[in-house]
Amino acid sequence: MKDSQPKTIHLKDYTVPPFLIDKTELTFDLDEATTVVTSRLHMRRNPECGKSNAPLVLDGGEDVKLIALAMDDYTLPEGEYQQEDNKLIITATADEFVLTCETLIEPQNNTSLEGLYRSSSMFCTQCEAEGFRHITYYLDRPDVMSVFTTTIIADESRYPVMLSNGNEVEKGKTEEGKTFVVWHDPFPKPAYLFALVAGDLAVKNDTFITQSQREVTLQIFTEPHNLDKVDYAMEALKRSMRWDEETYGREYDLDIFMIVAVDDFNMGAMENKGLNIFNSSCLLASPKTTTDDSYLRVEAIVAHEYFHNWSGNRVTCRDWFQLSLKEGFTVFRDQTFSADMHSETVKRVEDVSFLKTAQFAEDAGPMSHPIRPASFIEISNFYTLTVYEKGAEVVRMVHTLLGPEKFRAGSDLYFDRHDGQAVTCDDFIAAMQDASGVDLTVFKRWYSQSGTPNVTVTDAFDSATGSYRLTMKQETPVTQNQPNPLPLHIPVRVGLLDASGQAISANLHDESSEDHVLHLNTEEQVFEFTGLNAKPIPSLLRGFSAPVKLHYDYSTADLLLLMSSDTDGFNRWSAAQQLAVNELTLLIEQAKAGKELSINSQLVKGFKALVNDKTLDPAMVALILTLPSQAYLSELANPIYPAAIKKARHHLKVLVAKALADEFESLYNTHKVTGEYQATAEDIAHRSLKNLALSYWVETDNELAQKIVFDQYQSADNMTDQFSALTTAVHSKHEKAADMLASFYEQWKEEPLVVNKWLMLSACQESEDAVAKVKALMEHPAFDLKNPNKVRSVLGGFGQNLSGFHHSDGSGYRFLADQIIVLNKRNPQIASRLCTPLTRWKKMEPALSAKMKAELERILAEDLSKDVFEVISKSLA
Ligand code: B3K
Ligand code: ZN
Repeated sequence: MKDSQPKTIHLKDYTVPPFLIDKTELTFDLDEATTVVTSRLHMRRNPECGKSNAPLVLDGGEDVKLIALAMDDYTLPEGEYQQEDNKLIITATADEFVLTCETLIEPQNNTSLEGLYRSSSMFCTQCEAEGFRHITYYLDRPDVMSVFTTTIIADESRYPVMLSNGNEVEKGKTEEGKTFVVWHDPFPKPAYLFALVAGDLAVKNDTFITQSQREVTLQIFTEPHNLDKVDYAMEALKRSMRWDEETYGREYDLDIFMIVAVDDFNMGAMENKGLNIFNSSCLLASPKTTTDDSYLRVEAIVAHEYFHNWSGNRVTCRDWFQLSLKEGFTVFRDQTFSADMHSETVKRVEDVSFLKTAQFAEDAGPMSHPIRPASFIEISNFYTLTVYEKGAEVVRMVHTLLGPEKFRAGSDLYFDRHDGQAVTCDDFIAAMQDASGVDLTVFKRWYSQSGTPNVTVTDAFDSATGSYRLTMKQETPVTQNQPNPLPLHIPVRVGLLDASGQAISANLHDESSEDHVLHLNTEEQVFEFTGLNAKPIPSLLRGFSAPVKLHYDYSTADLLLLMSSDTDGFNRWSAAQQLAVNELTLLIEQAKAGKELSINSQLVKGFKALVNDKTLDPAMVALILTLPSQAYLSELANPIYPAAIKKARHHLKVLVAKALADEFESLYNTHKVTGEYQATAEDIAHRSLKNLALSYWVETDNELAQKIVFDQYQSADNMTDQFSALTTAVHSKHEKAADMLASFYEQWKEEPLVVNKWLMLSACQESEDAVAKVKALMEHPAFDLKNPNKVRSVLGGFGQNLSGFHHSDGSGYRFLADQIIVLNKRNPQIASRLCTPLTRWKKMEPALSAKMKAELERILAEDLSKDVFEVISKSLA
């Protein structure tokens, strides 16, 4: 541990910046070893800051070396400024001046991938949240918005493409014979949206005509060998641009929109103004190398980054506590876009399933925080599922409470009122409230309270009056940071079914409908439906109308009925999950007690009816037939017994497989897709059901099924079918699994994105010696510790490997801790993310919990980055 502990920053301490930067002129003399950055900052005192003599404090980094500093024409000697804690402090300044600053940075040695760094043979940048300070001294905070002009100087033979934000305005030769290019971005922006790219890149060009008939040039840049994999992203971009015009009335503003793919990137992509930078795994796609899931991911991320042009760039965040203002809203926008492009229910099930597995776990863990955190040590740690996914749920609830028209009026008002400003979550809610007249006072608590609320529902039917009363109680978990949570405003969408599964039109507050939104906004409320003949079966929280844990004592018969008949497709899935969870819970208990596993499964009955329901979208059938994941079962369990979960889930899977063997064989044959590969909703749906059916069928030890797994692996003409067969072979311990894995690597070793999938699957492979195997994998030529995608594949995959990671001797935990310690120095953001599985130690069965804790303590004893320190210290608190 460091001698001085890193500082906590609090939202309540926010003050406006004492200085503003109207114009930022940057010159980069690019060189791998030492790049010279010269900045000319046109600064003035901020009239909104009360202090007329506040010193100028600029943010920098350990990796930025100051060469020269001048204020207007006066060169500041060393005594007239101070350098402390990576800050540059100038005490005496005029009210308005130009600060010129020359700094040196070393892109080649930048392993944190923040600021300016090298990826393959290119230069690229990543500045959100606080990366710009690793390029030069600056007021690196999102409420300082400036107009940027950027000059890039480089050797054109090696860097023929030189890009920055906005429009290219000039190009020429320097006296030394190098090339310079000047870019100007007319839209004021915070430094986190700055970008620079230089490299020998190939480009795909296209155009888009906006709704006001302006032609926008679209360009996607990649290394030349990847140019054949950008067509899908380009089409997705055009769909996104059209959708944002049609759905939000938002048009693109510059004349050019560029995307660049880079191999080394800490996250998915970045919405820099006019110059998005993408992790190549989120941009490149081709049928032979990309699975359906990855196609959908490419489309969603292209859309997400594009949508940020309004929700994030034109209207940005005042401070980083407001991150969900742009991220929650933009995730909601991309989710709705994907739903519109494909199937709304399928998309909803996928998003909710992810939220309930991963965000609920985060919200119950030591890093739990509200979507607008009140404090942080390192902001990079708060690019979380809570800020993003729960943040999107909060915006979705606003949409539910207002209805689509008023929500659109609210978003129009928000964009118009705040265009060009850096604002807060309160400003967003105020616009929604002002435009709609809907009171969101209680609702706003979602921004400041953490934890997943529990909603418990009981009911009573009065046959004399025909009244059906639903009593709802809400409770938000009490935590150390949240001793007195208040009731939230929770929209609960509800429908009622009769005993035959027909929808009932019931009266609530004199309104008759088959579907009502109940406003639960106090601790306990009763909702009375009238005009009923018999006790109905409630379909609660339809479409997952709020991110809560709902508790209602459904009988197995109720769940089977909802599963087969609910008009809300989402709740058909939800009922099946509940039924499966009930059965798995029994099996887990048996496994924990060392008993033989045995169950009279009713789920099987429900599944049998389902596979014969020809009215359902095959993608929905596949989702309903998918058993709750080990990760979701772990989220529900307390304490977690990993081995029991694994055993129970496997038992139920085999049981279902055997009971429905004929059905799975027939599903496999019926849902084969013929013709050329297409990533359409329809084809994806058929492939998902076909491949799921095969993964069950093979569990029956049927020889034909085993042969089909191998044949499909060998003859598939697309990665979805090939990789799915391989995954099934690995997980079902197919006799040829090892050969298939080896041949897959041989076939694809020149395609890094496919190799990453191979690394991940290899790291997930369950076996007694999984730790040794994963160690060997890190020595494999395909592995590279410098590349975040490879680290995520191997160590992320290993985190899901129950027999490896949770090995009873603690070797899995020790191995991961060793890697975190190594990466802590190289790339703190990646290291910090890898800590997540260890932070769940309090929920583990006692023997494992102690071993995990010991590893956390071992990490804490190291000299840690702020990133890792925050996660580990909070986990141990
Ligand atoms: N805004 C970026 C995330 C930046 C993460 C910085 N550690 C990508 C996105 O959400 O669109
Ligand atoms: Zn985003």
